[in-house]
Amino acid sequence: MKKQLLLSALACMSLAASAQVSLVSPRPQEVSGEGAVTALDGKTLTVVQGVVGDKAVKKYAKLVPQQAEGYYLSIGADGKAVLVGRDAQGLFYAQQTLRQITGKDSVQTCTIKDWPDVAWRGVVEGFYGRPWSHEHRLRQLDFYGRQKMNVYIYGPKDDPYHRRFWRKPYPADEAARIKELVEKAKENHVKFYWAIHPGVDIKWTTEDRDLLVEKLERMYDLGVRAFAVFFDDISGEGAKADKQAELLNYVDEHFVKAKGDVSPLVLCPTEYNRSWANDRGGYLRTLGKELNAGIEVMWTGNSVVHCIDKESMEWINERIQRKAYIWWNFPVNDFVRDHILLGPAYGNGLDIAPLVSGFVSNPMQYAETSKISLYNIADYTWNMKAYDYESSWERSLVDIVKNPELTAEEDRAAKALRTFATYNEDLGPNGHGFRREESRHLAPIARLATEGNPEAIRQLAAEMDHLAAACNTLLTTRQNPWLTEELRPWVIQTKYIAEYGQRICHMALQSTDFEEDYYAARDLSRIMYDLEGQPGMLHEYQTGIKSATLVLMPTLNKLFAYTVNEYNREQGTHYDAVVEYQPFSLSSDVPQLAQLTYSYQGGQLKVNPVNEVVNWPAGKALVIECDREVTLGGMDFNLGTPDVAGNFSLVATNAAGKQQAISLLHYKAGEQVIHTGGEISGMKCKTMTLTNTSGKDLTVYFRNFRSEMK
Ligand code: LOG
Repeated sequence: MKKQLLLSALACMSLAASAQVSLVSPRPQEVSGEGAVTALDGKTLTVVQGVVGDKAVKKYAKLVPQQAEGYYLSIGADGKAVLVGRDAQGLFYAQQTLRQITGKDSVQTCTIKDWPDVAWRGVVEGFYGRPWSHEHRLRQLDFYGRQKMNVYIYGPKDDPYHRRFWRKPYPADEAARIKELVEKAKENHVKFYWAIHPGVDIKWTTEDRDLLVEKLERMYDLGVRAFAVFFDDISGEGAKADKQAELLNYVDEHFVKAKGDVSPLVLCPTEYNRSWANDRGGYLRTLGKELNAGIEVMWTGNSVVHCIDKESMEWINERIQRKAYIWWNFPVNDFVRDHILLGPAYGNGLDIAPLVSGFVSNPMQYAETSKISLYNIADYTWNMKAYDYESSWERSLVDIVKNPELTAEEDRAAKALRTFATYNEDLGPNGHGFRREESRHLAPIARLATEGNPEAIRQLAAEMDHLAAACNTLLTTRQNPWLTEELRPWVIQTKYIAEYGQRICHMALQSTDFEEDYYAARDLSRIMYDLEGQPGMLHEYQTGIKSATLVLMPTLNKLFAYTVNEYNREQGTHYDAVVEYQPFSLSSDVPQLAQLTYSYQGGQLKVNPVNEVVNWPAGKALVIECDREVTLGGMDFNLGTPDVAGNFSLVATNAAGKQQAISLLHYKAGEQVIHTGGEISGMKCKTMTLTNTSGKDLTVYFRNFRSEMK
C-alpha cells in the first residue's frame, strides 16, 4: 500500500496556516525530535505509508506501537514523511496527525508514536428532544474521524423507530439516510452503532424477541454492523435483569455471532447509575453473572449526571464483572433546556483508562455547539494523563470556527466565541445537581463591583463592552454558519445582558442622566424576559433562553439594586430597586421534583422536564404557588404513562383559601397527556396542588408541564 502524496493535496485538507506538533489534538502519546517549523518553499513532501505487514514500510515495523489503532509517524529534514499504522485505523490516525502538523507551506520535523488510552471513544446521540439532522450527523462523523473518535451510537430518544415504534422498520427515505450515515462513518473509521430501545412496552415473548431480531436484520441490510440495546428510563416488566440478559444473550448467539461481522453488543441497563442501583434487588449482579462475556454494559457514574472517578469504576466493574462502558451525560442539556453549554469538559479522573471499556459523551441537541465539549472528550479519552482541559478547550474554540476560505476572520470569531463561551458554562440549578464553573475571570471584580468599588465597576464596564462586541461578531461572522445558527437565540440574549450591564455600570459611575440609564436598564431587562417567549426563538418544550446565570447576572442585579438604593438615599427619590421577578415558587415532597425550574412567558408557565423515571409516593404532591392571585386558562402535562390521570388530583386554592377541584382527563384511552376540564377556565388561583391520590406509590415521568395563568 505504498502511496506518494503531494503536500499540496494534504495542504488543501489542512486547516491551520501555522500547524505544528504542539497543536496536535488529541495530544500524541510520545513525541521526539521536534525540529523547527520550516518553510517548504514550494517543495513537496514525500509520503511513504502503510500498515504493519506491508512491504513498503517493512523497515519501520519495529517502531510501531503494539496497541490497536496505534501508529508511527516521522517527518525528516529531507522532506520525507513516514506513516505506519498498527492497523488500518492506526494509519488513518497517522494521516490525521500529519494533516495537523502540515501547514500551508511549512512543516515540522518530528517523530511520533501514538495510540489511544480508551478502546471505544465517541458519542451516544442519546438525548431527549429534537434529534440531530442528517446533515449535522454527516458533519459530526467527519469531525469524529479528524479527532480520532471511533464510535457513534445512534439512539435519540425521540426517533420513533428507535423507541416508541421499535418494532417497525424505517420508512424508505429514512432508511436511505441511515445507510448514508453508515458509509460516512466507515470513511471516518467510526463504528456506527444503531441502538434499539424496546423496554417501554416489550413483552418477554418469543414474538417480541423475534420482532427485535427482525428489526436488527433490517438495520443490518442497511449496512449497520454494530448494535446496542437500551433499557434506560423505564419501569415495570421491561426492567427485569434476567429477562434483559436472556434477550441480549439470544441476540448475541443467534444474530451477532451468527453473522460473524458484527461488533460486540452494547447494553444500557435500567439501573445505569449508582444512585439507582438497588444492591439488594441484585439487578447489576444478575447482569454481571448472566450476560455473555463480551457484551458491554453502559454506566453514567454515581448518578445520572456525574463525573467519573476510579473508586466508582471499581464499584461498578466488580458488580457487572466487566469494565463498564461510560455514558457521560455531558454536555447534554435536555433537562436544562434554557441553558446552552460551551464550557470545558472537566472533572473526570485522569486515572480511569484501565478501568473503562469505552467512554462516550451524550451531547446537546445542538450538534455543532456540542463539538466544543466533544473535542475535549476526544482529547481526554485518547491520552488521559496528558489531558489539560483548559488548553484543550482553547484549541477547541479555534477548531470549531476554522474555515479555510475565511482565515482573516478566524481569529476574531474565535476570540468572540471564547468571550461568549465564558458566560455559557453552568447549567443553573437542576434536579441532577450537576453544576459547572462559569465566568471565572470575573471572580476578582464581581464582589468588589457590587460593593461599589469604582475601579472594579470600570473593569466590569469594559468587560460589558467587550461582551457586546463579541456578540455582534458572533451574529455577523461567516466562519461557521452551523454554529451561529444554533447559538443565535443565546447570543441575542447575551447581547442584551451586555447592554444591561453597560447601563448599570454607567449609573454606578455617576452618569449624567441617571433616569435615562435607569429606565434603559429596566427596559432591557423587560426585553430579555420577553425575548424568551418569542415564537421562532424556541421550540415546543423549550423553557427559555438563559445566559450568564451563575456570576454575571447576579452581579449586575446586585449592582443595580446597590446603585439605585444609594441614589435614592442621596437624592430622596423612590426608584424601584428590584429587578428580578420570579412570580412562582415550585415545591414538592417528591425528591425528584423538588428542584424543578420554570419559565413564565406570555401568561404561560412551563416547567423544565425530568427525563428519568420519577417515583411519586402515595399522598405526595407538587405545589405551584404564585405571589398573587392569577386567572387560570387550560393546562396540559405529560406524566409519560397512559391513563394515569385518575391517579392524581388537582386542587386550586384562591387568595381567600377556598379550594376547588379541577378534573384531570385524557383525550382518549391509552393517552399520556393529561389536560384539565373546562371548569378551569377563568378560575382564580394562588396555589395549585397536584397530588398522587391513588393510594399507591407510582412510577411516572415528568416530560413536560404547561399552564395558562395570567
Ligand atoms: C437518559 C438520557 C438523557 C440523560 C440526561 C441515560 C442513560 N438516559 O435521565 O437519554 O439524555 O439522562 O437527561 C437520562 O442517561 N435520563
